[in-house]
Amino acid sequence: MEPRRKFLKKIIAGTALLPLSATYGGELLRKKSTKPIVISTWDFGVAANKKAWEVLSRSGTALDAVEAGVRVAEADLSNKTVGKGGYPDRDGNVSLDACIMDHEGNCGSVGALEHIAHPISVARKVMEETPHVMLVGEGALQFAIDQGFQAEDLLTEDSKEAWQEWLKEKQYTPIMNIENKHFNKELLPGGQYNHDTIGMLALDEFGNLSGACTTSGMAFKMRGRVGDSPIIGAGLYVDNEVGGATSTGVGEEVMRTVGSFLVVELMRQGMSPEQACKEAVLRIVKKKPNVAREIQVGFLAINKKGEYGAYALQEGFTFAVCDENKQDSLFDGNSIY
Ligand code: SD4
Repeated sequence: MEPRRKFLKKIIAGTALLPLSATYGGELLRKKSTKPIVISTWDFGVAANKKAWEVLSRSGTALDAVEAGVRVAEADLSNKTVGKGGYPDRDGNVSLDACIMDHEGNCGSVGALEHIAHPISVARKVMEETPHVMLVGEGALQFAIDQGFQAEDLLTEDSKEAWQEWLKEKQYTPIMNIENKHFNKELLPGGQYNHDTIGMLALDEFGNLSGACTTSGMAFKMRGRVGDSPIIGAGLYVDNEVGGATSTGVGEEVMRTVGSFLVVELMRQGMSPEQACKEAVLRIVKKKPNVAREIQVGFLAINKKGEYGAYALQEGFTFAVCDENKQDSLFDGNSIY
């Protein structure tokens, strides 16, 4: 038998080597051999992924990574579709939608939140500090202020000008793919850049998945309109046994088909992320063939192995990928039309 002291020494040395490197909600996370990866929608996903990667590459959690990542898009005033600087509703109010979901199925969400520049962080507080999943409008604002968020005017001069221009015609015609770098914004009548959301999914080195989704929604929408982005199952869904999915585009069609949940369930049945995303856009085509030709919807998904894929109704949907080998990668999603 080993002498007791030698035996204890071995245990202590072994413990020191145990790859325990983070906690989440008090739970000690054990490092697995998973390679971290983060993916997100559109061209602005590249900068957002970079921030998320800083977190992931330092043994951070997927949850912290997605929050930090999408905050980059929320803070970018040149981005007219997310956070401060996003286009307002038809009455001139910037109202933001966001949600976040972790590997344990915890989720938090805010809808039609005004005056707060980082709705994703409010959504995380809803998840962590309340017994609820979703807060909207006035109540969400009140909660944010109680939590220490600063209220501010989110309507920038640029966005105000675009809105005033829009008021001349008051045409409500969503324009596709404006966050794609190839999109020629000069073609837009009256500054009608209409939509594009950042949805982000991350897998950390502990083998856990989380996701975040944040948007100012459809530009010049009706006051009080909430899209798919803050709706768990529509704009975002994560199941740590299977994978995660997020969506961008005309939220009404995504909500009607509970798109992100559908993508995750299709992956559960054995489809690859790309096949599952394709099947979800085909569902929209099947239900609303005439609408589907005229609008953009794109899905982005990742599975537990870190395999990813995307599919959209129309050409032009881009997504960004960042892992240890690819840092600034941007891909074109396949499309139906
Ligand atoms: C919405 N899905 O509010 C969002 C907008 C968006 O690309 O993603 N546009 O409907």
